[in-house]
Amino acid sequence: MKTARIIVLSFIWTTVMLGNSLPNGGFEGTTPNWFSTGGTSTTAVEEWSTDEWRTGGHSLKITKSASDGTASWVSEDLYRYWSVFVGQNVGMEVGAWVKLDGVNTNPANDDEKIQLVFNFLDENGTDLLGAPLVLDVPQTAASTDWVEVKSATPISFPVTVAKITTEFRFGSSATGTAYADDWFIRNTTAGEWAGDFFNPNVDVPDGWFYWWPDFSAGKSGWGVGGPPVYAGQDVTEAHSGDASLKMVKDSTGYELVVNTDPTDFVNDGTPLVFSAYIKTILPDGMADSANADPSYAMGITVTWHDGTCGADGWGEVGGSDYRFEVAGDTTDWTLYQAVLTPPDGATQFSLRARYWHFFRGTTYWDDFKVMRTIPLVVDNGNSQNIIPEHFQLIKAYPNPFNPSVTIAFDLPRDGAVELSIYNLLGRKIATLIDQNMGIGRHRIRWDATSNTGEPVPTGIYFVNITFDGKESQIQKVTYLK
Ligand SMILES: [Ca+2]
Ligand SMILES: [Ca+2]
Repeated sequence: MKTARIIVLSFIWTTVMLGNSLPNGGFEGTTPNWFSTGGTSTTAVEEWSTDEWRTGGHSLKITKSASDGTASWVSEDLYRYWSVFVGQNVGMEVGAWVKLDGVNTNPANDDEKIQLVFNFLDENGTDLLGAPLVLDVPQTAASTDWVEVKSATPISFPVTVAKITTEFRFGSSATGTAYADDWFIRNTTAGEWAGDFFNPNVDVPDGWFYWWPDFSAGKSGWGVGGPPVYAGQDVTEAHSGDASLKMVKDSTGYELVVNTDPTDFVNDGTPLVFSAYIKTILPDGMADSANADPSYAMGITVTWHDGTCGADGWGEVGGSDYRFEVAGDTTDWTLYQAVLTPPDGATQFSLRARYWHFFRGTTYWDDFKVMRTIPLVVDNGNSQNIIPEHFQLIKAYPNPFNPSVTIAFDLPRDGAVELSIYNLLGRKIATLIDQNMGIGRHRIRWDATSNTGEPVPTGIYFVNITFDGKESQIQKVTYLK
């Protein structure tokens, strides 16, 4: 006879949602993160353009036909988060790539020029050069392919640079069309690092940035003969709204990551549910590889921050990787999610959509959500204190149900439990439990919402429970109006 163990109450977490704490999870927007339009011209048009680009499908475009004032794209601090790590007295050069289409040539003065402007600021906002660094875009020809425009001589600072802002501008009398892309900052001192810009490739909207080594370096010749790599807003595919995140990689040389800004949240120790809808177009066999080998995976990484993100760095207090079970090489929009528990001291998180090194293919991501969960007290129902003999899913009740159904199950020993709800198409729409649980009988209530907090349509659903990754049982439940 087995030894009875009395478990009066056990706490499990259910995904009763307390709202989405992630800004712009839908990847919407018509300006790139940290850039906005400026200038005095009333006829100039500044666009976040998909007409021309060096990277990621977007550049900043200015079109101006009249001498009626200035036109510009202006950035906030692009040097955020990393500057504390950047050595003082490190030589650096800065610039961006510009393409011209029918601009005025041989400008006689600044009013007729197209220029890049950089401001180097300390923590108090004081200009460390005493004046902005202004770089003239060559206007010897009216139309050019992409040309690199950069500072003529290296610059360095005896103090830490806290912020760098930039501007791409047409003087009041400059005319024509110009595009700018791929801002860069590079060291000119061997063995030192000058830092990096965030969202220098202007391909992702508010709330997001991404990183790829060749991109932020603004390397010459990018895209010529190189492997396809692309991360940017896409408006041809969307799970909702007008836009999604498109990621493309055909290289195994690097990971590809697209990050959110660090975002505040209330940390009471309860897990957070991170989710996104993803559509995949992958090489044959990639999903199997991703599911079998961590270095081939697709998923998310969540970095936990202590709230000091800024000019002093990330303030990182931990990180959590989650590799998704990829649903197939070619799939329609599919919900993916991860339940992750924040460490003590975390007051912010940042999320990154991630291709590990060997993952290749095209994916679209939309409707990123981060939900707080609240604890639900569940009694183990084991009033006889009898150890269940078998792993068993008990008959759900009521069934049919509205508004909620109680699902119970027996565990004959401690072990890993995943309890998920699937719709008739076989798509997982909610994970109610994904954790180790103790021996005994457990109950959980499902309130007919998905893990993104949305009410599900009435109809037939399947409760699937897997114990220790080996035994599974399934049960049909019907949600009635
Ligand atoms: Ca969207
Ligand atoms: Ca770009």
